[in-house]
Amino acid sequence: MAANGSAPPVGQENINTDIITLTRFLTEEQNKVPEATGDFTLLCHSLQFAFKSIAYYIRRASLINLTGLAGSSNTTGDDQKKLDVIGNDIFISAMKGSGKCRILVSEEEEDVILFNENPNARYAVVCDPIDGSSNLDAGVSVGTIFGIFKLPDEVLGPNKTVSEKDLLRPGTEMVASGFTMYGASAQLVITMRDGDVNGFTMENSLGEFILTHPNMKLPHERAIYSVNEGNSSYWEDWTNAYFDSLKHPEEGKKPYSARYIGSMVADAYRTLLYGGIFAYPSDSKSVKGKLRILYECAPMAMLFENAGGLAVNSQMERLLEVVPEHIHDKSGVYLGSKGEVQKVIDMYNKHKK
Ligand code: AHM
Ligand code: MG
Repeated sequence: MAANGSAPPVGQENINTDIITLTRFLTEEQNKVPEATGDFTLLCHSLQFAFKSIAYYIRRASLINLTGLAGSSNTTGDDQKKLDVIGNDIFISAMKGSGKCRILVSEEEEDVILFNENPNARYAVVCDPIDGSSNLDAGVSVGTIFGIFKLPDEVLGPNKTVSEKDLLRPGTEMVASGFTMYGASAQLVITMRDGDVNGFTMENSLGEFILTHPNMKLPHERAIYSVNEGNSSYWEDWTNAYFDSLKHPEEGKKPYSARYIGSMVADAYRTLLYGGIFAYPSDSKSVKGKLRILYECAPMAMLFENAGGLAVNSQMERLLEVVPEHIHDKSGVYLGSKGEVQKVIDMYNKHKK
């Protein structure tokens, strides 16, 4: 902008020559930790390549016959889309190629994937390669969700074994988590344990994720709710009472706006930016909820807490402390602005106590 507020004439735009790319950001973060080996940075570089590849194929899906079903189903019986299969294969190859991932959990794979060729690799990665894939063919935003754990020294080495039970740990033990949303542009949001939440936007010409949303913070309150209300006849009474209270507030207050995309990543990204509440409650049809603890709920919970929000399950327990019983275990989820999640907790306590 020129001093008088108008944009500079074409050819005289100010060029930012000091852009923070994800690669630079990761290097700068590594430099802050003197004992760092660089392994985490290399793992993240491989993750970054997986996100770029998935973004590329999603952009071209309608052009190169990648829409529609693959003719198979995944661990939880969902029909797999062609892009589910491709996204999963891209992710597995990237993690294998990184040399830093020992064990991988993917929503699309019933069992853990072990990379025995890298016995000293100290990271475990959990992921949903393409979340919200029922939306894919309509061009609606979908995303990749990931969490990273560091394995204990005792399981490292050529004669040691790593198994599913090494991953049945609470989200508090993750060293990092995040997601990439494939929408109008690809947006990558990442956080380290107890760190800030930073958002990057894919610049397609440069082929780089650029830091565009440093230190993201959720507003304390916002009158937006996001839930599949079609399930309300299966909800518990307190859940219906809570959502009713948003739609029918006391005299003089405005009701909440409803926003539901049906892709957790897209609904969560909007909630991170604007505030409000995103929920997928457990109900009489899905008593353990729909969303998976390890690679959907926990990574999102870490992002939301680090951005100043809260995340709880349907029993109002802190989601980050929930230990999954198996790698595809599910949970009810409420996450969003601190003030909004507190209203859920208050309603639960009022009905249950
Ligand atoms: P998926 O992992 O099979 O794509 O399912 C998870 C998705 C979430 O992205 C979204 O929040 C939810 O399922 C939507 O479910 P529904 O269609 O029941 O509203
Ligand atoms: Mg999913």
